[in-house]
Amino acid sequence: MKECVGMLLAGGEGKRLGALTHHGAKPAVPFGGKYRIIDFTLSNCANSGIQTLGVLTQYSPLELNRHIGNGKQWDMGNKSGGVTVLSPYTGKTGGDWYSGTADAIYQNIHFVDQFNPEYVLVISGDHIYQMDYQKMLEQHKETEADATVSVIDVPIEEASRFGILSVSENHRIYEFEEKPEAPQSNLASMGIYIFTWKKLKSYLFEDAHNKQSSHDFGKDIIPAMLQDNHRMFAYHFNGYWKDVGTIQSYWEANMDLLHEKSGLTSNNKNWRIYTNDSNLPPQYISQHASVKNSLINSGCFVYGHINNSVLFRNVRIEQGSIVKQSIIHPKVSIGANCMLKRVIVMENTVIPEGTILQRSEDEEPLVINEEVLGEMLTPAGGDK
Ligand code: ADQ
Ligand code: ADP
Repeated sequence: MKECVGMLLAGGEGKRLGALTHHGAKPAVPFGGKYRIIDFTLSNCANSGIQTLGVLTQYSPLELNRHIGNGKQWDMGNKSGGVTVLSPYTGKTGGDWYSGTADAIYQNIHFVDQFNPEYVLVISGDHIYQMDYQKMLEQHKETEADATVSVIDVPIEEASRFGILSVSENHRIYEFEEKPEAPQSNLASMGIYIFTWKKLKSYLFEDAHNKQSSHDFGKDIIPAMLQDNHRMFAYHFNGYWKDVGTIQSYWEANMDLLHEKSGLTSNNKNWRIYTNDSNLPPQYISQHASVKNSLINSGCFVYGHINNSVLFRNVRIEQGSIVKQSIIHPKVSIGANCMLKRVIVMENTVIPEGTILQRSEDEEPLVINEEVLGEMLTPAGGDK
């Protein structure tokens, strides 16, 4: 028997990330120079001693499957339980796509049941944060809760993007509204839940038979449990946490890695971020280059000028080019005398010599791939 099994929701389509998720799932999007978004959550599990984890995938899971492999990077390779990637096709009903987050767990009840856990931790694959789930579990046990929801204060103008709750003095939740139009509070659900498994299971069964339900934790399960007056508590988290569901927030979270005071770092010895890395040569910085406040991964060749940027592996930047406030994914090549500012360049893109790509501070960062570039560089009305 396992005390607590983790279920990681990694199946969101990530529409709001636009071109960044055209060819893969949101959790697999590269982040922070050598990671993928999901590495932060996987590392939280490893660092919190969650040894049994199901990863629920849906859209384009191939890249995620390959990335996670047997989970040995996250120290889950040879533990009993370990990490298991669960696609909709392995679900009980076979072939059904998960219709909502609760349905995704419902279809994998048999996976959880084989470990007979007391508690289940439900987490997301598209948040950047460093959190010890054991502390949350301790609170869950102390309060004898049926459900514990991790919460954080968000700016009130962003509150309608989240599940918003009200709590009493002892942190008991008495009100919850998923993405309210006119939020009355700025206490937001982080979409991280611990449930007493038996309780959750009964709600999952009930919800599965409810034709009106959208089978979602925020829209259906949490409100239903609250309605029935179950013991639900908020766990207050006060570290760095960001839902990187939009291009702007994805860009910001990457930039936060460059500024210590943001509270986000990939260099915490007590909280390592693990990933699937490879054996590449050291980055080469030429005498013509300059590099300031940037993260540069292995296999890069830099002949130009880099400022406040994040470069993934095998990026090449030719002489005379300037790259500022940008995120350059693996295997990108930037020709000579280019100017890039506030741009996210996707894997394998080749940017021709002399290209200028800029976004101002008040615009959303620009996402560039071969397709977008082709359209931009074709003269209007001209044949390609
Ligand atoms: P959202 O993030 O909008 O709100 P949702 O779209 O349901 O919630 O996604 C939650 C997670 O589940 C994401 O990681 C997503 O990738 C994944 N996911 C979505 N559908 C899935 C499916 N069918 N199968 C597998 N995985 C799936 C939630 C809560 C809010 C809370 C925010 C915090 O509902 O109350 O405030 O998270 O970000
Ligand atoms: P792809 O996986 O897109 O086909 P490659 O064939 O270039 O890319 O992969 C080369 C190696 O790089 C693989 O062994 C892969 O595991 C590894 N790799 C993947 N992601 C990263 C990363 N973020 N940092 C370093 N190496 C990585």
